[in-house]
Amino acid sequence: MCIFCDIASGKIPCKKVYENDDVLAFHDLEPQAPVHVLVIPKKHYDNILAVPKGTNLMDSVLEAVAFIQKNFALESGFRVVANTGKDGGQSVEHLHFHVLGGRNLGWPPG
Ligand code: D5M
Repeated sequence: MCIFCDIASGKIPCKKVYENDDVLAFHDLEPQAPVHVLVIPKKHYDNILAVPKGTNLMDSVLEAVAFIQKNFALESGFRVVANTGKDGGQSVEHLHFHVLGGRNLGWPPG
């Protein structure tokens, strides 16, 4: 069972922000910034390294990111993060990109 597969299939509801053929974007349940949207592939990949070479998933991810930037007025900047593995802080093993913005984001991350 994968919670993000269930969200992608509509079995579990989400606060949808954007959708195209390949990806779905929705508000994170535990927002870490005024804008915190997750972009997930509809197809299951455990993490960024599990995406097969030649898959043009990133075009769709970038479309979603551009939509989020425009619709949430993030013209002064934002961050895209794909936490990967235990040390990377990944808690859901279905590839997802956090899009964070709406405040000055610190660096380095915790
Ligand atoms: O990020 C996993 C993120 O997923 C974390 O910020 C909470 C979020 N999450 C978990 N369940 C849900 C549901 N059902 N809706 C929206 N957001 C959710 P990670 O990088 O793996 O730690």
